Amino acid sequence: MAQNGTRATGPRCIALVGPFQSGKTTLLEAILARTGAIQRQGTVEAGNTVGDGSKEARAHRMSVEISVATTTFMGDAYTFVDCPGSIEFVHDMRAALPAVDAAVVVCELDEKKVPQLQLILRELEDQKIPRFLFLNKIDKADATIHDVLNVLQPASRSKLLLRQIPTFAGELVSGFVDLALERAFVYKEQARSEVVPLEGDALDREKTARFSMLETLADHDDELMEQLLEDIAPPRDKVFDDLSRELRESLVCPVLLGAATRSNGVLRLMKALRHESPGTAETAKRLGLKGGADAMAYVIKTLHTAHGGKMSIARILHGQVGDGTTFQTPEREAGRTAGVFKLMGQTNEKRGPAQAGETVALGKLDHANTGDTLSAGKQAHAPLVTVRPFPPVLAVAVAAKERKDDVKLGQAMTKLLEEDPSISIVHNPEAHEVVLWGQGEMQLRVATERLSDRFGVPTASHKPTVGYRETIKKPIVQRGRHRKQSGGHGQYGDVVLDIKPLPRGSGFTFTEEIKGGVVPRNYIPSVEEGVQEALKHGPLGFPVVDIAAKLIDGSYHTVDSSDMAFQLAGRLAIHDALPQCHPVLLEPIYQVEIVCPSEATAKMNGLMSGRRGQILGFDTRAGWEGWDVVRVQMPEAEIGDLIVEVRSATAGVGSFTFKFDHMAELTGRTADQIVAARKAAAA
Ligand SMILES: Nc1nc2c(ncn2[C@@H]2O[C@H](COP(=O)(O)OP(=O)(O)OP(=O)(O)O)[C@@H](O)[C@H]2O)c(=O)[nH]1
Ligand SMILES: [Mg+2]
Repeated sequence: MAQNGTRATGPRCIALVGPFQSGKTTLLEAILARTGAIQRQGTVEAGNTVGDGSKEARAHRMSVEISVATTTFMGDAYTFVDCPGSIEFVHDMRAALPAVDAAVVVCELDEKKVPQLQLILRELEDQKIPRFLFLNKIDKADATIHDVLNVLQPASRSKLLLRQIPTFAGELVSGFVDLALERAFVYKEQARSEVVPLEGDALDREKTARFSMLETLADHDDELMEQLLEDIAPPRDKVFDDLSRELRESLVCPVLLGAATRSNGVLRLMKALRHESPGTAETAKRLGLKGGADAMAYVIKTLHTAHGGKMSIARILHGQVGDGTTFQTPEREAGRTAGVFKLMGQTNEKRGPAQAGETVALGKLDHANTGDTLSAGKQAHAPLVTVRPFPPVLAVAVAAKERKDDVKLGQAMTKLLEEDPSISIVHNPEAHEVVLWGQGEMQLRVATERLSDRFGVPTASHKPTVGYRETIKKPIVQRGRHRKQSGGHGQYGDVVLDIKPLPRGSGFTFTEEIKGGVVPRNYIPSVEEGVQEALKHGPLGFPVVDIAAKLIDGSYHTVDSSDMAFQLAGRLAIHDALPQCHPVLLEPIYQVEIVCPSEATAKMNGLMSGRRGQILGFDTRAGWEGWDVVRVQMPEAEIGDLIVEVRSATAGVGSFTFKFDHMAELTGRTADQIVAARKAAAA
């Protein structure tokens, strides 16, 4: 069938995105099977799909990173990037999107998943990526299938355009009418749909649905609008041209139907991609690529493979890349390409040089990272895009199970972070902890699984230590005398300290007012050292802050005094003083900003009272219709797994950011428990 004459040619790169578990990996499998890249369509249940081939994805039966596979359809190469649907792995999707020509948003007709769909569409809208909706699982459809646009439209800022309507055998969807082609098809399981006559009820419904499709197109085409008003049937080519142009300009978002498990609607989707999705040239333009003579590529993801070493999955945007092509990023040399590989999920196959438009894995680019813009010329291209990971929301402290692996753990973590830049590491020297920060429980669990399975370092993990402190409420003047006479050379240091509480946030000050040299100048720094040492562990077991110590008196001995003796004297004074100064626990309080759909805002109240949170205010979220911002203050200890509850109250889409605000006194039972736990841990 001749469609429009303006279709893009050459290799394409298409993202499969969509809410959690909507069927993206299954759709990839169906596409690969229908286009002959694989012999049999595997299933996620059987664990034999091309996508989700990693041990972690198989174990959890969900996508935990992108899977990339290339196939050919009617003479063109198509690389699909199957993205995880879980919000915790969304960075993989966000980093891949700049490289794709278009996205297929796989979704279900489920109101509960509309907020997630909205988040994903947002990302595509912001990055101006042309997108189709593929309404999957229509084998399970019920009467609501008539309501497609009503249910899904709120998720999209651009107008949804129904391209197909279902036809029925009894209650079940048995086929569809393509509104652009004006043809009816009956689905065949794992086979090409069969054309059937368009007649009766289906024909009536087709007329109405086609008219509303054309009306939507006419919003952006005055000539078409006139034709509709004058009741002139627009030429078929014009309709296809409009469909294509309005998709490419992100003016509309066409909706196709199908069932990935049965491979229904898959060829129609491929044809829509073939005829309507833009190609590399338009993608390069979208990214603002200024092509010279030299090759350029964008790194979708870097991987550390068990056998092939480091690999960079990259879209070639300009020129040709082969063995030996040397790249640089705007910041550094990226390395020299050793091998160009075709990807098929977890497997890869060495191939010849790659041309503009192709998506391949490039071997051994040691200093290339996810999201890098690679240029082969002398002059590096400015970054095409910068995709910053979302701030982390959950932390876990990890340590190598065996001491001997400590160094290896550091190297493994570097690789882990290169693969997933939405994970970060914070060292807590005070608690001797390495803390992994990330986007959620599953992501961090998968991270530790990777450390052990992929990088060979088994780890144990635990909750990170909260940064408690303690301070004093009462002043005191305290003498500390260290004296030892054990034959020969003795030790002698004697100090008097004036100790006072300071206002919150002041830290520690040390001053002196020594008259008449009762403590010689040269020993005073040692006294301060001793004091500081003692303040590392106060009577409650935590570092002591907001305290002033003034050295006001003391004595020395010409022979027996030493730096060490004065250090010990300072330490002793603090040690003896603090328990008498009404020590009190301080806990870190954070300012937390929760964002959530407005219907979940009320639930945040309840959530806060259970977590010692204090609501400071509500606001609408700027630029996000139907969303709110809730500002709260909350103890660090309670933020620990806050994300789990925020997500469960918001169908997975709520999130938050936080920053340290102040230290607050904590007394009563909670404080007693914290102190007891600390004592037990130290014992
Ligand atoms: N009935 C029906 N089930 C489907 C269809 N497509 C996928 N599924 C099922 O939906 C579940 C999720 O499928 P996946 O392909 O893993 O979904 P996904 O979108 O890749 O999931 P994530 O990547 O984890 O977000 C599996 O149990 C599939 O068998 C379909 O067309 N019809
Ligand atoms: Mg998947």
